[in-house]
Amino acid sequence: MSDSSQISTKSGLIWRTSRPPHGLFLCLDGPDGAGKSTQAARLCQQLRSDGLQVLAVRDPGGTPLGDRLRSLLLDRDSVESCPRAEMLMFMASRAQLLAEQVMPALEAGTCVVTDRFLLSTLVYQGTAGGIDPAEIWRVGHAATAGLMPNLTLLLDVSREAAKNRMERTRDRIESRPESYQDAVRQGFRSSILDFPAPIRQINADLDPETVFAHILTEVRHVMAEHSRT
Ligand code: Z5A
Repeated sequence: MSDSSQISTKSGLIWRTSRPPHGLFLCLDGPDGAGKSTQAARLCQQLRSDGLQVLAVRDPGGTPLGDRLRSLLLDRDSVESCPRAEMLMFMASRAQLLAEQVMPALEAGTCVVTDRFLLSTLVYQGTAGGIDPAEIWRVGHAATAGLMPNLTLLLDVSREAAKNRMERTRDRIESRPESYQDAVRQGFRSSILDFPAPIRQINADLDPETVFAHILTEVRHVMAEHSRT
């Protein structure tokens, strides 16, 4: 990776960011039921019709190793893992996704849209799961070599709206108690105060068209900036 710079977060952490080469790296993140998958698909469709090459990925998963780790992490009948092992499996899946898919695509100038990234680990395993965020940042840096999205769109959803949207069977992490899910929502909200990369909060309680319009405004803005650099 080429150009890099150092950013200190409010909690005193130093994150060495690597600029993604050529392609634009976009992330949709937030609590389950926020509408990330719906909006990621729409965004990819829009960018493709704008004439861009687009790669859509999901984290965890997206590679043979990542898909196996995803099953270990999320299947309801999976084996037990302690919080640290769980965090490391999410990171291993992410490292493989970057090596196999994301970095080659960005090098080739492709726009990459990811459904979740490192912020999810900070919130699910950190804020809600009890692992010190400083440790997650350190392991995260090792897993990503400092690569962060050019823009993270944080879809903020209320407990009520999310509940109404989650009619399908819940995975292992979605089955955790309401208090865990509340800590996740709170963790995402406070993360924007101390995030060492561009992040925008989007009200995801609104109808899908309005949410998408807000997302597109933010993406157009970062695309314009990206094309100037
Ligand atoms: N996890 C973790 O713990 N640590 C990590 O580091 C990472 C992940 C990366 C897998 O995530 C789990 O792993 C996740 C966090 C954890 N589990 N939990 N909890 P995932 O991304 O694969 O699964 P998910 O987030 O649970 O997906 P989801 O429930 O499908 O949520 P979504 O993608 O945000 O929503 P959606 O599929 O786009 O929409 C759900 C439904 O709502 C669907 O019927 C839509 O038509 C509807 N929808 C969407 N938008 C709207 C609006 N605006 N209004 C009304 N209805 C809507």
